[in-house]
Amino acid sequence: MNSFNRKPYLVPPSRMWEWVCFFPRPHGRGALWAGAVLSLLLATTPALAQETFAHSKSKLRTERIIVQPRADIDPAQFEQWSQSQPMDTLRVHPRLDNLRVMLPRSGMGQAEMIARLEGSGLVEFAEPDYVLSASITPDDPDYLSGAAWGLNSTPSGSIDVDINAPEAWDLVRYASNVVVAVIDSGIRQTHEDLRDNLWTNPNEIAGNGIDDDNDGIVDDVHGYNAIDNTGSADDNEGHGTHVAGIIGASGNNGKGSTGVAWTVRLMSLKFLDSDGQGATSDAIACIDYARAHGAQLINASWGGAGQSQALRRAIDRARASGIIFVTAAGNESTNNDRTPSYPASYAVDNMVSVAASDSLGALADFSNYGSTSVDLMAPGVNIRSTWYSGDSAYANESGTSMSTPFVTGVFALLKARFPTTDYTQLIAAVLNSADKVPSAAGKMVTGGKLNARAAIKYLTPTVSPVLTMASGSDGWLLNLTAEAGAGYTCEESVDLVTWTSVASVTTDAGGHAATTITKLAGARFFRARQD
Ligand SMILES: [Ca+2]
Ligand SMILES: [Ca+2]
Ligand SMILES: [Ca+2]
Ligand SMILES: [Ca+2]
Repeated sequence: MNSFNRKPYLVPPSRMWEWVCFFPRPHGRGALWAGAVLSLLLATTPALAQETFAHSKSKLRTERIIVQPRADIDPAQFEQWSQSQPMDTLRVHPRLDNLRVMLPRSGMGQAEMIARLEGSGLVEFAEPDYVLSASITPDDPDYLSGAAWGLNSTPSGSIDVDINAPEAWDLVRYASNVVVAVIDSGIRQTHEDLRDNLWTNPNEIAGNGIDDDNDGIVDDVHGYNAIDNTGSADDNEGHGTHVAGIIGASGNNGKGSTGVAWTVRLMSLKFLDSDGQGATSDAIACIDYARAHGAQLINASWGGAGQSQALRRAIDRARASGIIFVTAAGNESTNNDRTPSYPASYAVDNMVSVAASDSLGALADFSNYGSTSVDLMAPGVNIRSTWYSGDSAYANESGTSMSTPFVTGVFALLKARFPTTDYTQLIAAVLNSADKVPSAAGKMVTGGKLNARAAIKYLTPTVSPVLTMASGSDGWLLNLTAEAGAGYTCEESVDLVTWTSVASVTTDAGGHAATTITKLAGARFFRARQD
């Protein structure tokens, strides 16, 4: 019996329900469904690419300037002039036609310095020294092997079945300041791919037998165990460790898998026992703990048929704190609009309920659905993640339990990128950016599946692409300032009528890309188009 059970607003024992974690039950309709759905998917058309064209000046990233002195000017003449100017030469490249990297002295702006250089008649061009960064692919073996199909996969049909994680990571990949409460069976605290991403209670000293932060629980360092009202929230079932890894297994650490967020703070709140079952009162205690200790997101990969006013009220209190509550639709292949599953079926605006999709982009045969009570779907079949049986253990699992943390992980990235944005806007971003998929049409609110990149871009102000050109020694230098982490095709034309593709570039996190193309005789026009 824990202290929360004594509070008067809790449901009496006769009305306590058991919550079962959402692994799917065995099902015999898989092959039939896959065939039927496949024909639907092949009939779809991919979304048309957005086209935007522009020319002209661009945004500045550093104060440094790249300067190409004219070849027909005596280098000594340029040197003499530059020494009279408020700028320093950082580097000269003799093998690049004396290309210079220069820095304006304080008081002289970059744009003004470029104008002065161009006005001197001594330079072929002067341009900002753009910041470039590599688009990193995480080195985690289960990601590189392709086992993590939910994050990224090679399309085999016309549906992009994953959540576009690498495309999202071009925009944001870390969520170190975001606290995610995983209300589940606990998290293996020593797992190699989770231990660095565990939340730590800032006011609790570990292992001293004292309740340092005076919250009623002794040594609750990484979370809370509501079953025995202790601070030991390790996992003796597996479900919670698996869910936690989907949200935030350490990315790019050379081990195991990677979460949707490469870093995050995972708060381990245990109420499901070694059989994957738990009491409503304990789930409520976990929600209360999450709220009291600053969680911004709750992942609830569990549910049941019984409606509890107390649970509903706990979620309402989380709502008042701006916490987003992400929960699983259930694994009974049933319509939640007709046969409710709780908590997914509570109508609360801080809740998102999640169905499961398979590697063909179809609604998983076990997944619950509901045109008004289920919001969207996310990958939930054969999902690779961390496992509780060892510090290097990983396993594949299926269920709406696995879909839910994909959505929670995307919310973590959104919280990291847009920390002051209201929860209703974050939820709107995830739902409104879902990709419409035939098998989800009419079966959930969005009729679609999670798209991590689109959710981030939904809240990102659009940037008009700006393309600048300069003549370099080896060719023409193309500099593009545009939306961050986006692919662009650069084209050239002599008559503004016929356009030829000359380069494909991807902008970095700062929205910049640069490339060199072959220099041809005569005047050319250039443009960049978003892929
Ligand atoms: Ca994709
Ligand atoms: Ca404590
Ligand atoms: Ca302590
Ligand atoms: Ca990893």
